[in-house]
Amino acid sequence: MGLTEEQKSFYQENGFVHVKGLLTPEEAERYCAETQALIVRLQEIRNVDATWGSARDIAGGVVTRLHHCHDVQFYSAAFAQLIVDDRLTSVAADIIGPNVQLHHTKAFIKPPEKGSPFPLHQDAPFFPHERHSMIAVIIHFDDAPLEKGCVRVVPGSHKNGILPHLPSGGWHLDPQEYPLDSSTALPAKAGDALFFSYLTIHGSGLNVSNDSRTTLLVQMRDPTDPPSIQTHESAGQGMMLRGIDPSCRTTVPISDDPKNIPAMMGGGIAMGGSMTPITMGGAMSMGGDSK
Ligand SMILES: O=C(O)CCC(=O)C(=O)O
Repeated sequence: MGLTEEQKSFYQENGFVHVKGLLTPEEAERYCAETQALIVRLQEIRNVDATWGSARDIAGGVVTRLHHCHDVQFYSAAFAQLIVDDRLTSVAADIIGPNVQLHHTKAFIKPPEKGSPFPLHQDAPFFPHERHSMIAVIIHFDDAPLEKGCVRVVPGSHKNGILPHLPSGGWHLDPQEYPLDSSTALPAKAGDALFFSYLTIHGSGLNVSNDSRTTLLVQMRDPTDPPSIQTHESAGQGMMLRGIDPSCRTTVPISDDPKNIPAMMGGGIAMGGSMTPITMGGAMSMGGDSK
């Protein structure tokens, strides 16, 4: 498994790689049903919409919807199995490896006819890291043609560092300077996976089709690449998906007693004292925020 030499060179040059058939169509279909069932369960208890305010401008003022759930592995073991699947982590390891650490996961369903778009942006401003090892994989659980609002990227944009983003309605690039149309659409089939750097400019269009678009995004980093600022923490963050954490630094404190967390004290990441509630509480209550 993993990437071919050609795919590795393509990633280096373009900041993304489209891996076809990472999952079989049958597996993708099972995960699609799993995601839809999860969203139905969540809708019973909370608002699952995560549309960016700025998406409305792209959609021409139309009210759009984006159903989401962060940290899906806490809701269904099927997702826990998927994020450590060798087919996924071997590709991640070929890009940032040998070791691969979880940052967070999020499932998205763009509902038919009104599935929210994402203006072009980088993920880096949301959770910057010192060495920019962070990558995402978007795994497609159903077909994502252009009309379903497939993911779009700006090839090679990962080479330009972190760009200034506008904070209004979601942290995004100036749509005048970076219109969605200026990016390359990447239609995908159920089971395909798109890996990209958190520096790669990306976004997606409106779902105007009669079907949902269902995906899981897994954000991953080299465990020895520390966050530049302490932000965007979540319950599953720091879990090893492949290999080891050579620094033995965990993001989840073992105890409040500082002598029990020596790696944190000397480890180079300013962890702060209030980590337990932030780390454990953060992502589970992220309703309304797609990041
Ligand atoms: O799933 C999509 O359409 C894009 C998601 C995205 O850009 C993000 O979560 O950063």
